[in-house]
Amino acid sequence: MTPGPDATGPPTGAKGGSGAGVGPGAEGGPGAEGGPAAEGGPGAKGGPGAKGGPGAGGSSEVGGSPGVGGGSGAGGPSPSKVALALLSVSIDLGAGRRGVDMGPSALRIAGLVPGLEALGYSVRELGTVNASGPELTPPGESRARYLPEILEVCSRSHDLLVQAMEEGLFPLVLGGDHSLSMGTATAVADVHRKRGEKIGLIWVDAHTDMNTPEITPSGNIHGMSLSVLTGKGPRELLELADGVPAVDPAHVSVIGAREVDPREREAVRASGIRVFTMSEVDERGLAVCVNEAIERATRGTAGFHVSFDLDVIDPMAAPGVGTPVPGGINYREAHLICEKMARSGQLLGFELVELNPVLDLSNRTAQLGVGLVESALGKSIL
Ligand SMILES: [Mn+2]
Repeated sequence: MTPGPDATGPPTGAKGGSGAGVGPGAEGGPGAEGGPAAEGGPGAKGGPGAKGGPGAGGSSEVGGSPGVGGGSGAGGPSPSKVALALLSVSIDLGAGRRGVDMGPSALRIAGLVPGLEALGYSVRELGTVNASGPELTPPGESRARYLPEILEVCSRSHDLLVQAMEEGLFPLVLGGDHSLSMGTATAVADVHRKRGEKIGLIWVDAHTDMNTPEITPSGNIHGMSLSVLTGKGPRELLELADGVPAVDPAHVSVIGAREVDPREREAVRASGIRVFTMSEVDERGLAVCVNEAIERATRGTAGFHVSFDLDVIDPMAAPGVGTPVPGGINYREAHLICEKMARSGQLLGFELVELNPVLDLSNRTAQLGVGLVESALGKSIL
């Protein structure tokens, strides 16, 4: 991979703010550039009405998020409250082509850690969970390729994250193919299950990842991870979680899906998860869909985990992804999703997956990824 020329700076030219006002809830509404008086004051708790007044930027969606993140006292990362536990999961065995195992390195080269520290976070490195290389590993069962190796990587990731969360750290995970979420999202779920709490899950992805070995066209496990998390898949993978399903489908949404395999469609319909397809996003607007996903993820839960697959973004803006699909969300929409996650004040964990530096252009997608992580952790324009 090629390090970008400005490895230290966040790639988001549009986001001038630094340092101040980093906590969730402290920022202006989407499109707030025009309305300086409209947002909440410093430290505003993100309650309904605290931000984005009428006239800010002229977007009809600005008023958004009623009820979302309304000061219920729930967590969400904030530099004043928590340190981050940063875990790299260097795996591409779940994908159909090589390269996403280098994603975590590319994000670091693009300035991830300095960016987080500039936001005021302290970062504890949990290190890298490495998978074996596919050239030296037989794929095994063709309908669930590399299952034993993936299971092991997920199990190690799970245990590292559980320990970090029990120490009060906020889990931030860099991937790696999307199979890793079977270890990471289950870790978040298990920590809360032990406290008698449920979690929500928001899966931002061009795909629904709801295949099983019975219906998969490829045998690639990264297309099965959401199915496993919601209770259907190989027994060994289901057992990564302390309970099945790891996450109740009633609290799960996918945002941005536009490529679903034929038999996977039936699985999605039968599952009870909510899928905001790209056409629904086009029709109704992204902000409305994200609000509904957050509402679903937070009703009766301790908060929610976000699994952000960079392939949700249009390949024009994010060429360096494992499985590019035309027709994705744009650069600003990707930031809007992350900004809204931060403002909800209920984020329990965040991961960025499927970055493929081999297909990237001058580490551009990694730089975008760093900006998205910063937005999800509270960086705002003003
Ligand atoms: Mn995915």
